[in-house]
Amino acid sequence: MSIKDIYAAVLEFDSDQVVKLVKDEISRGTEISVILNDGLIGAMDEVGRLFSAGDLFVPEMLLAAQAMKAGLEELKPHMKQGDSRTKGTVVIGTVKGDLHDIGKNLVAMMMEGAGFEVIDLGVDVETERFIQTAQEHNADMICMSALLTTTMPEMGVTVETLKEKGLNFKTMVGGAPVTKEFADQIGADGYSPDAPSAVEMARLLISA
Ligand code: B12
Repeated sequence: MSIKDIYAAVLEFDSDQVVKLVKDEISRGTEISVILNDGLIGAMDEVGRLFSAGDLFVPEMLLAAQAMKAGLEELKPHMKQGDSRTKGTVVIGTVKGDLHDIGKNLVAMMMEGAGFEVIDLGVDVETERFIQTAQEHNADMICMSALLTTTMPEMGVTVETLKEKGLNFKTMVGGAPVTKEFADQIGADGYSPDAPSAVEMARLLISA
């Protein structure tokens, strides 16, 4: 039994096995950061690569993310500061008036899997709530999802309000109807068409 088995179980979408193996590793005294980075995060990096290569699709990505999350829940009570090597703090939500959350959840899970601290505000999130939460948690970035053409403009409202308030949180937008052109038009810092590339973009924007 080794960390490689956790990695494999995530790629086999076997949540029960991931939980069992993570528990075993914890009781054997394996460092939490090793289980997290080499097991869970490593597997999600591979999921991202497979998705980009067209070898894996959204439903499988969701299953892998669920397996990773199950393992993460086991680890959380044992995590000390430093174990997670947090890549940054991200506030994410679906914008006001919009109740679609499948894609947003996927982005949130992939980001968590990649080592970001993710504060998920859920759906129907007002501009003020995005901004207040980002301030309270000293976040690096606000990520907004929209699936309706009628709710997309809400993203622009948040970007504009941040500017008016002189706040420098990075912003990233996405969702099926959202495009790079739209993101540029509203002045968002980043856009990605899917969850794995959202992780890459977040890494770029936060390290910039
Ligand atoms: C499932 C669904 C619903 C479910 C939502 C359940 C849920 N919990 O999310 C329910 C039934 C509730 C629903 C309701 C409605 N829906 Co609907 N729905 C869909 C559907 C079929 C799938 C959306 C989905 O989950 N896709 C899968 C995920 C994985 O993809 P995704 O969200 O695009 O996310 C990926 C990327 O976009 C990106 N991404 C997503 N978010 C973010 C965020 C960031 C920051 C980044 C970087 C990337 C990123 O990464 C994700 C993963 O790779 C779409 C059709 C479609 N094919 O898109 C219609 C669709 C979005 N719905 C539509 C409509 C019209 C509605 C309703 C108005 C219907 C009605 N008359 O009541 C209501 C609106 C309710 C509301 N106020 O929000 C229309 C929108 C049309 C438009 N142009 O605006 C669509 C396109 C269907 C259609 N063809 O008409 N819907």
